[in-house]
Amino acid sequence: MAIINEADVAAVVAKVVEEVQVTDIHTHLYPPGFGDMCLYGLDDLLTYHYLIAEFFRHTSMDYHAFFQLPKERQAELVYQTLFIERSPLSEAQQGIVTILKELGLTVDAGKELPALKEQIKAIPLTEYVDKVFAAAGVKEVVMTNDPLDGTERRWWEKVGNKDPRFKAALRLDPLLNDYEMYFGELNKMGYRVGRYLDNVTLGEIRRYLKEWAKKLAAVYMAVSLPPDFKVPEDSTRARILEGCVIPVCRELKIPLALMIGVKRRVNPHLDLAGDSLGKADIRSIEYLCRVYPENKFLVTMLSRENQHELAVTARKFRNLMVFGCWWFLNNPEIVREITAMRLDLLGLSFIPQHSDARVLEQLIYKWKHFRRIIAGHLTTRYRELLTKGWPVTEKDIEKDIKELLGNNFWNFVGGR
Ligand code: RAT
Ligand code: ZN
Repeated sequence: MAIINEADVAAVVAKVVEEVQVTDIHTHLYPPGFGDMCLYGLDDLLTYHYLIAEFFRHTSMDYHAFFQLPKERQAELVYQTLFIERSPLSEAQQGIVTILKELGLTVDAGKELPALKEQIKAIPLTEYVDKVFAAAGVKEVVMTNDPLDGTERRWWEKVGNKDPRFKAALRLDPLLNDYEMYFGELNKMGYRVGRYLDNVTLGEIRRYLKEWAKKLAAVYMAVSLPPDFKVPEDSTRARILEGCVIPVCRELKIPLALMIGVKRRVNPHLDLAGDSLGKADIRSIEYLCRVYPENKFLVTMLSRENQHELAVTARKFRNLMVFGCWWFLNNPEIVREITAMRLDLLGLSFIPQHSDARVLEQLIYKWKHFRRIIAGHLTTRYRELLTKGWPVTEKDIEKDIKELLGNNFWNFVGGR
């Protein structure tokens, strides 16, 4: 294949980045077969918790009164406040505008919300899901699946997932972060666990993990953790983690995803929008990667202050795969900074982004915005190579981009 000219490199990279079909390794999406759990459309988009937090910056409305309203009314208020009364400049606001544009919806002069909703409703759901995946350039998504949530469990028991684009991940937050509140749920499911972690209980937790990871065909297990997360430690969380989760992941040969740095409910009135972040201690990751070399860890951290040491730690441990610019980091300037640093420190050996989409169409804006950033960084780097006389072909570029946006994940997980 022909070597690219310096003058053409930007266009070639842009084309390849545009065309690559992404594996989105962490979302909160569900397949259309899961009824109400599959969120899509403008009411769900406008009541995304990222936008709810921004809405309350501009209103003195009582929190409780807002959350009592039907979803359609909440969406109208958010739209009025964040899109009509002022220009939608923030990343989450821009996201809505990107979605409208990419779906080809017509925004009339009055920016009427009902007219926009009608255009979406006119498309049958299965067709719409295909359209959104195509517009986002996404091949498959990994969900967040929690069998300890009764509603979700019933879907798995009664229906199961029939859409191969949706892969499962077994989420462990209640088990690891709130065991005392949830062990009764495990009892209901037939696991003979008690409040205290004796050997029978630990064995039953392992049985739960094994059975449900298999039932879901989970590609990894995952947990989000607070900034003060620590291992080793004499705590319920650390004992379940080291005594159950790590050995079962090893046995099933699946990674454990650790999402570290979330401070839950700093303002509980804001519900899901009330979480914040804090800097975590990298030594716990060093410990896990060092003591369990046969386990694999997918890690993302929420604090910007943790990013450099996380990338350096990945240079030390091949069983550590850094992924994504998570939640409050998923803003263009910060993504630009973190991605450049990771490319400098890790070359192509990381997973640069995930969407965290909760509502289907968010796939479109999260990936559209990210593609622009990664294309810019890669163009600069390939241009450098060409300037130095290092030949680069379109095929090389294609291979690299596929590695970043799909193959690194599947190779780390252990193939398909
Ligand atoms: O980004 C988000 O939507 C957060 O609310 C969380 O879901 C976070 O991503 C998580 O998985 O805990
Ligand atoms: Zn998430």
